[in-house]
Amino acid sequence: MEPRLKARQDCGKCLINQDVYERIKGKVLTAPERVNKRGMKPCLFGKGGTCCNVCHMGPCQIIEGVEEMRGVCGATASTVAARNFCRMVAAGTATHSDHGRGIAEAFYSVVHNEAEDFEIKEKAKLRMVAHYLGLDRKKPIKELAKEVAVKALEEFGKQHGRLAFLSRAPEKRQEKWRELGVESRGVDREVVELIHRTTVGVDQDYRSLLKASIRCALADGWGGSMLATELQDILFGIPQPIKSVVNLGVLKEDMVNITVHGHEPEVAEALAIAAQLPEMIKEAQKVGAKGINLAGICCTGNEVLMRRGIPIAGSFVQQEIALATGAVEAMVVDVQCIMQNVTTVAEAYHTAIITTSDKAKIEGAIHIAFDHHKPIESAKNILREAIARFPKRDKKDVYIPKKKMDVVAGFSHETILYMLGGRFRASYKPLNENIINGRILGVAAIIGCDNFRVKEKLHIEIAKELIANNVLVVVTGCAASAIGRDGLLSPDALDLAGESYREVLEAIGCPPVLHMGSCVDNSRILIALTEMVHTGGLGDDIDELPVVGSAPEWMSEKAIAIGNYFVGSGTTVVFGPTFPTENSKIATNYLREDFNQMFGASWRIARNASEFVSIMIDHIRKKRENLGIDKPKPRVLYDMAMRRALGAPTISPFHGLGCFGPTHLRVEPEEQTQ
Ligand code: BF8
Repeated sequence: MEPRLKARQDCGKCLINQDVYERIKGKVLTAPERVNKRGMKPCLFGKGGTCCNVCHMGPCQIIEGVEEMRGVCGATASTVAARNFCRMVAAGTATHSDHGRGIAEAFYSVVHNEAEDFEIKEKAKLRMVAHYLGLDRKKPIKELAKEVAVKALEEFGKQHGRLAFLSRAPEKRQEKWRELGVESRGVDREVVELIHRTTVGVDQDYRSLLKASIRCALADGWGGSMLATELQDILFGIPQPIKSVVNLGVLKEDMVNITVHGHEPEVAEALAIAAQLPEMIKEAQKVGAKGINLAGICCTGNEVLMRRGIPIAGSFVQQEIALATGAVEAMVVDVQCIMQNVTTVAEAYHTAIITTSDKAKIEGAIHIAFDHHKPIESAKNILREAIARFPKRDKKDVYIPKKKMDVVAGFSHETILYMLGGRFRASYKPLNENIINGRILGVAAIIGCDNFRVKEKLHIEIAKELIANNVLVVVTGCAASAIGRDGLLSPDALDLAGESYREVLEAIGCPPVLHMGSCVDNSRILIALTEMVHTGGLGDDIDELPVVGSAPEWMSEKAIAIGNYFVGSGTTVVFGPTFPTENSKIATNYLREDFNQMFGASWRIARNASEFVSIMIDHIRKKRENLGIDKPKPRVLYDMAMRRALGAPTISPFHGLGCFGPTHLRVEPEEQTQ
């Protein structure tokens, strides 16, 4: 089918929340204005990956193929681009993984009775995770939980062997990792080693560096990020489809508005509980508010949207503008993606910026350290600071745009399993079958950031074209919020889906784009892909699936780590509009061609929505061709023997356990309660 929608070339004039920006123009300088007023474009050497500053003989600007323009030490463009790329992967891996460690520490405190207020919510999932950590999952829950806490923390500092969750990947993928020598050992070790390799005078072969970057990235996807997701689910609940609302219109004029911003759900979970306590509501009423309204920003927002249906006020690019509504009493931040400018914007209003992590303080913010031993007490202190600001709100300054959009979020891989197969026959089989019979062309992920420098609404244009072409689209991170703002996370958007995809969606009753969570939750996609392989009919490894990933407006190092672990796991990814190794054709080509030889997947670059969609759909079609499912087949009438064969997958999928792990890990009801 031809794409229905033409890609827009430039959307610079339709800046999101232009109306709010107009109101603060001249008062405070914001990011979009800075982009225009900086007076210089990003340095081409830095942008394309060939500025070397790992020693103080430089920084050296390198030009590929020009002898005089190698580094003072002789470093080539490919070495420098590869080093810089590796450093991004290491930083991204460290970031997700330190988040994972933080959750593991909180989990340890909860199960050792050193923390109040939280408890284990998902016992069956705990048993499944215990199995993959090499523990006897049949032990009584309390004892097992303590062992899981210790094992999970050990994954970060492990020196030998391999990360436990690598064993969750398809067998063929694991073999490939073994053969190539890229199995991650401990999370911390991979980060430290990659940084070591990139310092002056160490690894100076772009091939060796880039291959090592995969080992580190896998420690993110199948290590730090996956641990974060799994432990969060066990503590706070596995997301299930839930209705909510996104965009600045979720702020309320008559309530104390608190935005929760960052990445770790612990603080926001505690705030959500505390904000409903009668004593806190009374305190809010005493100052003239009707109550307390929580709204999310960035990935903390995604976490509490997925589990509690708490609305999202905005994505990364909306954090300043949420404050500029003049209606936010406090922005409570934890870690990552918090722009320093939020304190400057807040100063123009009555708003408090409250930092909660000792790892992430901001000049001009109030610091209320979150004590994970006493989450609700910490949350109450934060709420009180916000409530005290409500009487200082200047009504003349308040401008809450009306715009908001209904969304359905909460599509964990467990939920997708239920939705496709029902409570008792939960399985990915209907998905695989619909891909094989061509109703669904393939699966595409749109993940990552939104970016002030990107002038086209890439996420939305790409998502619309993909679903129109019968591609099942999953989203995470700020891309999910952006797509939600445009209505694609609502079943009302079904009309935009291609005919055969729409038929499938109508049968199961879900929106055309599935919100799978925050950025650490990209690990959910790894498990879903593995499950598609195990379900059968689409090859023996992830690289055979008609699947592709993308991060059309990426800006964070974390996105590069994510892209790299997807490539290492067998999924081709498309990034753009710019890419951090572009000044070295040699290094960039290695990421595309040589990675494809090694991992069956590559890094691709696209400049605009049309290019993204073309590369993604061509890739899916190529994979279908390889699988021999590219041509319409005559209808096959199943006899009993064929039906029985379909009912017995070669590798046990999650069903039989109701999505909590392979059949051989079946959790009996009594085990769940011990
Ligand atoms: O980790 S998508 S802008 S918020 S980095 Fe940041 Fe990018 Fe948003 Fe979530 Ni992910």
